[in-house]
Amino acid sequence: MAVLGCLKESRIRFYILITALLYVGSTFSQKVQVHFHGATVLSWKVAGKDVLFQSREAIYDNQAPIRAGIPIAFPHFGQWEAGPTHGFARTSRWTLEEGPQKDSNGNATAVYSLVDNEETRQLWNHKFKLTYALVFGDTAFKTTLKVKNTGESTFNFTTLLHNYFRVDDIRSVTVSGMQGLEYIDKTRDFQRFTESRELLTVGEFVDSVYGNTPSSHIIKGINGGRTLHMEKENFPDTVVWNPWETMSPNFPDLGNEEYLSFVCVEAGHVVTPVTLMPGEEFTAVQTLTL
Ligand code: TA6
Repeated sequence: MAVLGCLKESRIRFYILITALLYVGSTFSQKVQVHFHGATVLSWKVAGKDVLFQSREAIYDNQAPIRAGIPIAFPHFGQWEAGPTHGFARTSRWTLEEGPQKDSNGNATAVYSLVDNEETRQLWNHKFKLTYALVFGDTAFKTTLKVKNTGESTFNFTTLLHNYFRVDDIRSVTVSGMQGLEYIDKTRDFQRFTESRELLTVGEFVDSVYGNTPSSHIIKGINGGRTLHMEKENFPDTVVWNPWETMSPNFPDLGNEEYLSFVCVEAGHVVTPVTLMPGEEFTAVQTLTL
């Protein structure tokens, strides 16, 4: 409990370090860092090895989006006329509503929230509440994102979990589940194509938006020669991104060689916007399992 005590103390600082007290013998098996800026899960270590990627050049100024872990895109995925790319959720300061604590199954849990404010309404004049619940089991990590329309008018949005997975070497990564699906290729003028490969590999700049993807993907080549199962509910789309050496120089907060060490496989509701009437709530879930 001492650990939780000092966690409470550090809560007022910038991020929360959740050390899941999942004893295997007498060792800690998991470590998690979540930043208040964007409720960005920065790091998720299992057996001492991070599943998530943090750029060495990432900016932690509570202004810019953090190029690490799992930034949240909301209320708009991609370029946005009315505001910043991928929306304002990843550059807003979230509130820790519950936790960190342990649930009855011994999982470490925490709940973050974001409600509309002066700044968000200037970009997007709607009243909303986002709730982001995190549950860390032994080798699994579940996130539940809820969007509630707390206003008087209907609104539309797109959203996505922009997962940065740490990999041993991008050239040996494979991702399952896209064969036969249509995708928008942002590297080829947003043209539409049909995926022919059973397993995706990455050997060049890739930026593809797949629609109506299956509820799970298997990602091989995760840090430490591991395989990650990514399951999703009510996130019908999947985006795959790696800037390769081609586009890496365009990102000042990314080292030129770092493209070799991560793959973005992102769970989203981006191809078709979600419409929420006043009082309605949207829920989507992602579960990552090693
Ligand atoms: O999700 C893929 C993508 O939309 C790419 O187009 C690329 O821009 C990437 O996100 C990173 O975006 P960011 O705004 O974080 O630089």
